Amino acid sequence: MIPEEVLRVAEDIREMRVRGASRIARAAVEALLLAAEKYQGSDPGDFALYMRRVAEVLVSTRPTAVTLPNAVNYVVSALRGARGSVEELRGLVVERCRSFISYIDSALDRIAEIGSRVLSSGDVVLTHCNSLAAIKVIARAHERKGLSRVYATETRPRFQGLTTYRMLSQAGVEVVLIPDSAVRYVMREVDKVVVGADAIAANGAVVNKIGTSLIALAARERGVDFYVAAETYKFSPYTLIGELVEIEEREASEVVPADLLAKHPLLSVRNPAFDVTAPEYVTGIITELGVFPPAAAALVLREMYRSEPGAEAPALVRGVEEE
Ligand code: RUB
Repeated sequence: MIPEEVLRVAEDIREMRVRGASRIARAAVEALLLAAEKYQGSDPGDFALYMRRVAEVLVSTRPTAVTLPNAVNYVVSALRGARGSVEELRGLVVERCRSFISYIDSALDRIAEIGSRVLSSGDVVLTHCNSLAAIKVIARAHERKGLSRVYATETRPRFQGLTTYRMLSQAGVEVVLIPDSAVRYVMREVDKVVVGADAIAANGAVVNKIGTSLIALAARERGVDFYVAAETYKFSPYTLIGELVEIEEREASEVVPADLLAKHPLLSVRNPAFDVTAPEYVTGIITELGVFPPAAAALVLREMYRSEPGAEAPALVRGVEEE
């Protein structure tokens, strides 16, 4: 039986009470930790099966953020070929969970440090949605050298821009909230764009909140640098073996309230949650290992993931393993 608390975390991710690729990964790993601690049986084979079931429930919640399968695979792959008592197997899982969680924190801190160097004193920065990695970069740059202001998109239809406003205001940054459709209008005032990512493909394409690719187009038109802040566990090993990143389509009721939808039974609505920005629009990807051109994505993947013949997908983040 999967514990109630674990199912609640899965529901929180599905219903977007927990949002943003790294916070989703953290919540999933914390849920795996809880599940391991709560297991009461004494059969090691049953424990491994139970952990795989918990992993499947967590991974099935949202399809686009590759942090979710990357983090979950990193944890449960500890059980692959492992022998020992339930206590010993539980120990392996707990250790992986703790090392992943501490890796998230140190990766974000390094991204803030490295990313703050690409911004300059007095810059006007534009960001989209609510990305912890992008916010850390902007806040650190403001602390070190002082930014003029940040344009934050409201992010239709879920208004994640308000969270960005709250987080950046707490860091002392002046934030101006704009409708998503005003991006091109304000781009003439913008020095740099910094956004996050849910997944980065082997060809350097960036999957992020819907609207990101339009922002990249508007930035290119004005010659504005477009940076993506992303931990290496956002690079998708699945794209290295030819898979595409699935773009989540959410309910129409997020766009048009349910009562209005009921009044217009013939109205058809689409609500894609993410889009793909082609690598040629990306100036640099700011990772905890350095700033890379998108063309280096496949190299980053090869560096970070160890291929295991016969495995469903390469699963281990080497940097995490070595922490
Ligand atoms: C959030 C979003 C963020 C990325 C990166 O989408 O697109 O830009 O997840 O975030 P949603 P972070 O609100 O649909 O989850 O840098 O925090 O991992």
